Amino acid sequence: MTTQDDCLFCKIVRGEVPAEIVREGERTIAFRDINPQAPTHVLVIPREHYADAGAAAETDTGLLDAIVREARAVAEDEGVAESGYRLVFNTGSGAGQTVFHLHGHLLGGRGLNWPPG
Ligand code: D5M
Repeated sequence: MTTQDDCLFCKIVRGEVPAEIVREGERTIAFRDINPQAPTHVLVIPREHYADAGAAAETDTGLLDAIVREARAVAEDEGVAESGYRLVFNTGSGAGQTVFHLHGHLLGGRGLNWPPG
């Protein structure tokens, strides 16, 4: 499995940085975003290191399936599945990505506007 010593989210996977983990899967973990933008704001990440969704898609499409399934499960656990939720993959710094370890933002619990800005 690929991990990076200096990657913040790899450190969360290894338990070296604390996080409020809400769900753990075989290939993924989900934890609350430190700077929540909605009542439910959970990050779903792979245990393995990929810089972004595109990098994972090139080699490991099953991983993206696992992330989407886990996000749905978290949405159900959090009670936001029925009212609607958003799953966002910021990809590249121009799109607002700041942590270069693939993560899906699961946002819910309030009305979400479109376009997102
Ligand atoms: O999203 C990166 C997200 O990661 C951003 O919303 C803050 C969050 N973040 C950063 N550090 C932590 C820790 N330590 N715990 C939980 N959440 C964290 P991006 O799409 O890359 O901008």
